[in-house]
Amino acid sequence: MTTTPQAVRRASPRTRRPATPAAPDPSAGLLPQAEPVRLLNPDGTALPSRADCPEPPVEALREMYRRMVVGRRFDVQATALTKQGRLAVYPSSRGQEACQVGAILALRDDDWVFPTYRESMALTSRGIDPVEVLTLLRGDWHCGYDPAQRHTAPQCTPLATQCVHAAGLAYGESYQGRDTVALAFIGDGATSEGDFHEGVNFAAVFKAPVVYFVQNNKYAISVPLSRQTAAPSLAYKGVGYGVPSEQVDGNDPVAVLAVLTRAVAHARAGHGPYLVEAHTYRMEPHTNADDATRYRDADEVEAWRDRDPVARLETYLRAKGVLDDAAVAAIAEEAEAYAADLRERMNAQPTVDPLSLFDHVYAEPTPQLVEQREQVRAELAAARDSEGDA
Ligand SMILES: Cc1ncc(C[n+]2csc(CCOP(=O)(O)OP(=O)(O)O)c2C)c(N)n1
Ligand SMILES: [Mg+2]
Repeated sequence: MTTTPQAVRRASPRTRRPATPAAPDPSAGLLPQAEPVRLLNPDGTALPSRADCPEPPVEALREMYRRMVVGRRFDVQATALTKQGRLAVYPSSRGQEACQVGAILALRDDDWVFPTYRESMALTSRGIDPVEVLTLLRGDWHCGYDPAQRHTAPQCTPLATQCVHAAGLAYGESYQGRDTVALAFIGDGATSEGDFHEGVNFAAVFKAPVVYFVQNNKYAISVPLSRQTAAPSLAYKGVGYGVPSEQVDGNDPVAVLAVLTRAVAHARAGHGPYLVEAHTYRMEPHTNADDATRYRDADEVEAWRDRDPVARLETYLRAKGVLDDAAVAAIAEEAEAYAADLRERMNAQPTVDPLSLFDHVYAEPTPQLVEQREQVRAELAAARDSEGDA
């Protein structure tokens, strides 16, 4: 009997060769969810809870609110200090409070933080004296605090360099049997830098316990995200290196803390690095020296005002019955006192000696540095003389 093709087709349920099992998806568990994780609506009302992202304890959220309010007041004060000539420059993180504070609350005190120039609020939220935090930004040669004691690296201005530092430190810690985690902050624009890719790759290959925390605030100075990357989201950059990644609504404090807590636990458990992209927005110009009206519309900024992270958390905690008028007023008062103390101490600080800039570059200064130092010294002396004549 000849078998027609039709007969084969009819008989196929019994005669077909067993199907090859589907190859496991190598990206399973690495790709971020298509939508950023969100636990609160922009108006502060709660969304249904999620098994994959448990809500942090209410006490942690109350503390987060307190630190965000104090942090915002600090930020306003620092901006004012630039106008009074007490600070050379200040990059504001207004609008990014949930990210700044959430990152710190997700860590233990002995974990390491690798900040950029944008993270002054995160560092004050970590309990570092604000005068120390602002030391670099007033033009001194050192970062003000002791990095080893505070487990906090100096704020990095060269973009993305902190990504390799964090990988190295975290690898060293795990090599020595400690369960320390390092969290490296990074901006959207800086994920285009080579050091970001090298850091993430190294951390992945050597399973270094690092959380790479991308604050996507939509701009790299005047360059919008659309001119920075063609990636569907910055979190997708992790998958190429084998790093599990997640997106989160960076103006939803509850979601930020929940996602970062999960990321830190992953790294601490020895599973290697984790990448979190927080979608947020820089409400202020890049620094006090920038004019943001030259490259973005007021309407765009206004739209983000409705997603204010501080108001969002306040509404949520009030509805939960764990924050009332008296508590809000007490925290506002604490924030005022914090700012007043900062203002007073920054006014009393001596000015920085520009020549100290040359003191610690090399143990033996190079001939070029000696020459440059002499040039600066002569210029300062000439300026002093002409002031004296006036
Ligand atoms: C290696 C390097 N290149 C360029 C700069 C100049 N620069 C300073 S901040 C900045 C934008 C960075 O944007 P982003 O990473 O999004 O961080 P954000 O300032 O928005 O927090 C640039 C290009 C620098 N500091 N370092
Ligand atoms: Mg940015």
